Amino acid sequence: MTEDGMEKTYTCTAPVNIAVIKYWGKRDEDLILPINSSLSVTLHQDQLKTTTTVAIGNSFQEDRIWLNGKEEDISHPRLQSCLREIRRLARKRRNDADPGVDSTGLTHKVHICSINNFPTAAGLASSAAGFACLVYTLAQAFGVEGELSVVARQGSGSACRSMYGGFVQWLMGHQSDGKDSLAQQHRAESVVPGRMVEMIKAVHSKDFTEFAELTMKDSNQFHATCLDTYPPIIYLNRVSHQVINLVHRYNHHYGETRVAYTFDAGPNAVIFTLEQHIPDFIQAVRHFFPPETNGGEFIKGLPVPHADLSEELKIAIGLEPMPKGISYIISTKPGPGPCVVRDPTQHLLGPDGLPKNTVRHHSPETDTVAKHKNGY
Ligand code: 2P0
Repeated sequence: MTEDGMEKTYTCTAPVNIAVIKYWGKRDEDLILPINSSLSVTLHQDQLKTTTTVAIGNSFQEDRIWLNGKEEDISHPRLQSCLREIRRLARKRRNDADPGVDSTGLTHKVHICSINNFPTAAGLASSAAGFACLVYTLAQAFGVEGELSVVARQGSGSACRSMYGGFVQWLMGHQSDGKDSLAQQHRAESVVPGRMVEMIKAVHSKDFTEFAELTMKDSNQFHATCLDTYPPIIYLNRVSHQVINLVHRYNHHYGETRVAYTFDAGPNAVIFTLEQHIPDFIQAVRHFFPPETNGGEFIKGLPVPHADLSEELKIAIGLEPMPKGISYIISTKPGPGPCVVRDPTQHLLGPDGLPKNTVRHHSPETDTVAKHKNGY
């Protein structure tokens, strides 16, 4: 809060999630209701996160939003859905609790400023972290509690899963108003069909082999579905296919499934493995995708100890090396859901309600509040 108490400022962070049973296809485009349930792993915010500041001020003329340094169009329908829902819940809460409660903040406009600490590269789920963070921060600002994944879902489907940490399930629900289409931190009793049942069993019994195989099969099926649409949607490139080959040959060499890949709506691979296999697998990646010698760091995020690669493994994999095929690897681990940032120096908006360090003016050529994974 600023000194005159007229403005309230809140900052929160939210994580990226990677689906291992993927969401693809909607039964309702406006409410964003999926045709199947999905399951994801929330990644740690030390490596990948969105930070959002929301200020509510009686001097603001209109709602405004700045994304990654540029002012964007607040009238985007998905942003409007989230704002409308949070304001509706805030009004309902105040009316329910005490009709006399001061609700002046509800008539005030908001300024929103949001940044990612990771590149908005294809398949890195920036819309999931972005909308989860937006909804979580708006909820703080408007004093809204309760099941917020239903609101985040209306920004971007996968965003509802970023409202929790660890393994998260998005239940497709059956109601036409979408009230039962929500995320929950993993629960065994939910009844879901097919591969999801097997995945839930694998997660509960900590069966990495089963988890890894189901993850790869679901990724392959998702990309097969994309290829089987007309015209086809092609997300994977030559490097993606080489990574798939590398993983299968690596696992085959060791006679067990140590590593799994999954790909979202883009060519970037997300690799799951157990901690003890990280140095060896990374070394294999480095050997078959030799990095640029003068480029930046090849491994970002959590440090990875060095390992020596055996000649047997190199021969068993036997792929033609692809120099610079991979620019870098972000090493991370599962992590918690959204967090409130208490330190006021971390607010992205200053006491005047404008971004502290970013471009303040709207530039039409960057008017890309995208409805896909690569944008907000
Ligand atoms: C997921 N993806 O479960 C899947 C896997 C991509 C691959 O969420 O709700 O279709 O329209 O913002 O853009 C794709 O995201 O979702 C997605 P909406 P969109 O993570």
